[in-house]
Amino acid sequence: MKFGYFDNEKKEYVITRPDTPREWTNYLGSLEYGAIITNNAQGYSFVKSGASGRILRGRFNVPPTTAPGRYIYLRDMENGDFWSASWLPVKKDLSKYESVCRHGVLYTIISSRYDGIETETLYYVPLNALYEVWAIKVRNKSGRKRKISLFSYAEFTNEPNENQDLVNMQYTLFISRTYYKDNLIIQTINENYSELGRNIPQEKGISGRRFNRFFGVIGAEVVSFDGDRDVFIGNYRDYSNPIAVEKGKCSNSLNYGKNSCAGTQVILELDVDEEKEIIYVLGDGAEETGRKVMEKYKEKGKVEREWEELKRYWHSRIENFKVKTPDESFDSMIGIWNAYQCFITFFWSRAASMIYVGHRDGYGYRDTVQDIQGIIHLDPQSAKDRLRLMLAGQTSKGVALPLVFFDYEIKPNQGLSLDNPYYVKRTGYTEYRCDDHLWLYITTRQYVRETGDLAFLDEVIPYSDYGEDTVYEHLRKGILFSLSKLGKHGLTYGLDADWNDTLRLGEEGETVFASFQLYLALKIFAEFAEKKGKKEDLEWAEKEASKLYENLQRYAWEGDRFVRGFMGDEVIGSKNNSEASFWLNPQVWSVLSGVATSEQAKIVMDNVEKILNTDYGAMIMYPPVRTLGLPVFRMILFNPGMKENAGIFCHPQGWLIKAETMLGNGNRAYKYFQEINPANMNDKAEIREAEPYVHCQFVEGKDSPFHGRAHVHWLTGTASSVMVACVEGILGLQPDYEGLRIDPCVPSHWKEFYMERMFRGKRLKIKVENHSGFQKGVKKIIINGKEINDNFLPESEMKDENEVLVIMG
Ligand code: IFM
Repeated sequence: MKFGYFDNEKKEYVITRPDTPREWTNYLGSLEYGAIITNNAQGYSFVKSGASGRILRGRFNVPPTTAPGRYIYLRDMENGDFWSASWLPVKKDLSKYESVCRHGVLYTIISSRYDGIETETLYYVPLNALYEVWAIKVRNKSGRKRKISLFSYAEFTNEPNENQDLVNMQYTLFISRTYYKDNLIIQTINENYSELGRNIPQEKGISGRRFNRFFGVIGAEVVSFDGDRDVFIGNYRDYSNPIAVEKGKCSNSLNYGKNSCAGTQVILELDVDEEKEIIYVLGDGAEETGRKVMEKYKEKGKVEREWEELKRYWHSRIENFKVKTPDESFDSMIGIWNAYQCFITFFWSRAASMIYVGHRDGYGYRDTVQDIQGIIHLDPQSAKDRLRLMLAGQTSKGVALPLVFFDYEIKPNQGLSLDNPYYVKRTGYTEYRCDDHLWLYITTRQYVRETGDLAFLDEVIPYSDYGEDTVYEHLRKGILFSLSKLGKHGLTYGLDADWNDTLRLGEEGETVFASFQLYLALKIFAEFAEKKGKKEDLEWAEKEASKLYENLQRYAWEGDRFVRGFMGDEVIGSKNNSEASFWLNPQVWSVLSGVATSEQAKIVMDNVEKILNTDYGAMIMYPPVRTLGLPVFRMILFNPGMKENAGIFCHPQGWLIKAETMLGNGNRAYKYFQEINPANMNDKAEIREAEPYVHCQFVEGKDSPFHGRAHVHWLTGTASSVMVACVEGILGLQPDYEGLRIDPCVPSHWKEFYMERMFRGKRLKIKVENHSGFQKGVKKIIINGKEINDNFLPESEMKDENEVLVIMG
């Protein structure tokens, strides 16, 4: 089944019917003012934190969807019939009601057509604003004069702390009230308290400061209003039939001790074919702020200009990389949606979605360091800034804080570590993970290779607890930490977790996966040492890498697989096990790290295909855990086929694709891409259920009765891992210290494709020809008419604008 299509020209996904299997969502704004919206206008908003800066409510896990939303009701004042500008909440019969939703890059447009009345509502957050705009155009296409009322509905939280708002009603109901004056509803919270809280993230518990929100109407006079939710909705009614809309008039109520809302009514008299526009603004601030914002939108064309500006800003960031291949779904994802999703994960981390309620007020270490990888080729400066922040989240022992707060500042001697009771209380973390800091090596190298900015390694950055060091020394400390945590096989202890949150090996169990990562970290450090002429460091890192290599080969290789780890003498992921006997990550990382010999690589990657692969990607391990128990095998808590318990974890699919490209298997790499490509499931929405334009965290594996169904949309490491795999692996654009290597690894049926990319401020327009159907190999590169007999394009050959022809062979 199909619910929409990609409009690549406009960089939009167009949802042509509203009864999607789930709410198909989009993001507006940023964490400064964050808003989530679905194809049916459901969703919530907040300032700085979904947990403690909540403005609009979103009730999770309530059927049918995460209600309420940004509702605009329409009522025919002659016959009393009413509907909504989005299909929900009134849910008119779809044989009479049409709805189209266009999700674009940080804006959404929802159009409706019912009984001769057309609406088009643009939802967005202007750049750098602390408010959102809903701009609705209403057109009369009925062939007769019409009198239509528009009713707005926004449901405010009574307390910015989302959880308190929902559960602590003996308090929160009595701290909020609403006011109305001249088209503006104001909500106040703790209004007698003198100190103004600007919705700054609070620790758990009530905010206990003064807050104000405004909701203004521009374009017509408000003829009635309700600031009390229960008066607007009416007793024993719901969002589909509010009494105010049904009777055609609000009651001019103000909230005092109940729930606040912004219900307003304007009346539009529309001649035949006439169109009128009403603009609603909603945000953080008191009357003065609200009035100022309203004033701006009295200026004609303001919304269009802002929307254009917003599009220009975001499109230009995404357009730093363009691609046109024989596969349109690849282009839709890599050129638009995957890039957009990379920015969203980069900005929002795992904070707020329709799955994450917003209670994660910080950057999870490993996730964030990997999220950076997804945008390095698009926005190296933002990548560098975030990398700095994460390096400052590394303790002086070299291990990293599991979570770096959103309000964390880079400054020395903050004393933050797991020895600090404040940090432990605020985050709930008590143990370090073995892998968090190990992601820094790959990301730092990717950044330095992208920019040529080797000086970054000399930049001094504080540790989260005490002291400071150059980036280079941070990296050395990370390795020293890992080397101090080796077990009896000489491999790294798993500690609280390696990448897999559900495998708890502690200080007794060793992880082969993270040991491959440590090996790669040592190789990268050696590479940096060489660049800096530090011979001793180079030798040290190489020597440690060789020892690790020996141990991996001696203990982890079983002839047909690399095992997953050890718990004392017990082997995890061994062919002798009846559960969880074959794991994806150790196979793939044996290749990515360079530990696997070419013979081993072939064996393990063939076995991945044979044992783990399905029509929807490769499972994280197989068979699922059914008896192996806690505390080590935490994945037992999940039903078989779900998440880490033999689900198709999508994040590692990127690594799988990349590994296949390193081995030259373009056909297989592409096949794996297609299996997890959301766009490829566009006409199978009844199976995937999730949005066809975003990657999910996992897809149910073959032991689930719902094999193929996808979950945990938007905020996932899949975005960056697949992006890197496709750009560096399949398309073969691999920045290196002195230039750009172009080494595509493509399906043999790709005879020609185009890419455009910025590299160190220079534009490269690259055409690749592959008429003989190779999967890998470059015969020659011609840059601006000059032939280079290699796949490496030195920076010195590049002008500001470059035409590049790559001949595979
Ligand atoms: O690696 C983790 C990630 O950090 C959070 N989600 C689950 C992944 C696998 O366990």
